[in-house]
Amino acid sequence: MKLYSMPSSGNSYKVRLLLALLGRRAEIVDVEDSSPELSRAKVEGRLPFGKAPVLELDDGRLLPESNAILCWLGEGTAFTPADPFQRAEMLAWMFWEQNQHEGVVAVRGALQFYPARRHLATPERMADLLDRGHALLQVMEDRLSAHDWLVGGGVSLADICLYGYTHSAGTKGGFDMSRFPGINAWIARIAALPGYRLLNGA
Ligand SMILES: N[C@@H](CCC(=O)N[C@@H](CS)C(=O)NCC(=O)O)C(=O)O
Repeated sequence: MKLYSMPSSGNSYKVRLLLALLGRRAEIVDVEDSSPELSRAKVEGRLPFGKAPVLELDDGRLLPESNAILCWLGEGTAFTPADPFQRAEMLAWMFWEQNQHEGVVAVRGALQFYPARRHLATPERMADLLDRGHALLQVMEDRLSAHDWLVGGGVSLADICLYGYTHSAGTKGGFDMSRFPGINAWIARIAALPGYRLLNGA
């Protein structure tokens, strides 16, 4: 397997993290934002939707979308609940991550992190993202203040998915994580899983 992966991106990190937790190997092709490697991968048709991550299977099939890749890699493992309703709940968190959480929590971090986007980080936009991000993080807090994991009684793909950008919501996004003790305990729980890797690979 080959993973086209953006080193600085939470969407790519989720996949790298799941591979590490599963003890599975993949050749990592770094395609950093605005890099010649990213342009080459696009030109060569390796990124079907024009974005990273993309998993290239040994038979050449290409799978885009971080959460679809998590589902593929997590199939038949302890990260995918056997119970159909819990599996659907897991997917509900993963869809929510893409259609609500990522567009606010990740975007606020990205606007400050990537030099090419800093001109978009107007005070009004940053204040709006801050308020909306705190409200979204509260949704996670409501669950995690009473439960160890987002779904059922064990770690699932939903946790790996949401960890991708939540773990750096304070440091990169500037969110006030002292409001969210349940999330902070969950972050520590994930970091203690066997095989855990940081975003930088350490
Ligand atoms: N919904 C996609 C989002 C992927 C995405 O937005 N990737 C960004 C990095 S986080 C990217 O490849 N940007 C490069 C570009 O747009 O040129 C997923 O979850 O995989």
